[in-house]
Amino acid sequence: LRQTGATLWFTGLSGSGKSTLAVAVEQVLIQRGHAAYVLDGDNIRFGLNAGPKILADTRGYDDDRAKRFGLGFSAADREENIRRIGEVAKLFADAGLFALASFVSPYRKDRDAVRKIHEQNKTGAIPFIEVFVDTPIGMCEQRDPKGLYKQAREAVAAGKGMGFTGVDDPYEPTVKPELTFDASRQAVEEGVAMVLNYLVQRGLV
Ligand code: GGZ
Repeated sequence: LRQTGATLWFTGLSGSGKSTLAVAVEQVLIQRGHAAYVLDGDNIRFGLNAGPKILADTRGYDDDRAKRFGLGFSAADREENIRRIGEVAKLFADAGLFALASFVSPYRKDRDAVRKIHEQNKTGAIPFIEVFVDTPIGMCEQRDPKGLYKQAREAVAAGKGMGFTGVDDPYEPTVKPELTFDASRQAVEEGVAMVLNYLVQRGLV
């Protein structure tokens, strides 16, 4: 097994195409004989960072325990979600894998903190590569695979709001991400080629 791993951090709005791109990159890396693994909401928010409702429904946690351990979408919970995922990705990368993390991760300071723990890793810096999936909200909202934008717009119209990223909660772009991808202008294969070329340039594959 090659021993230098890396974290590829895909960030952007819900429905921007982060996970699609991450999974496509994962497949190509695996085809080339590299160990790679996608971390996303489907395997993290239902497991390590399961929300209170999931912990109550599926594990029988009482209310108090579920609230203590489960993570929702408040700013504090998102911060903790990203912090834990950042630590996990760092461990994967330190073990020699490509960790492909695909999370909205809307707050710049939280992504920067993950970058920092990679750079300041005790046994040597671990590459951290931020891929900003900069698909315009119009297209994300048009896709709306889970109907969440619609729900969020309705909640805002009803004067309640639900703190949905891009609707009534901010997305803070990184000033200089290593890579940027826009699903409204680029095909997934172009995104994969862009990421692969970058990894080759960095001598990581
Ligand atoms: C943003 C939300 C919210 C709110 C539920 N804001 O399209 P999806 O469904 O699969 O992607 C979104 C996912 C975001 O989870 P993350 O762990 O990536 O978020 S963060 O990095 O901010 O911690 C969306 C769904 O969960 N979702 N409520 N309020 N996205």
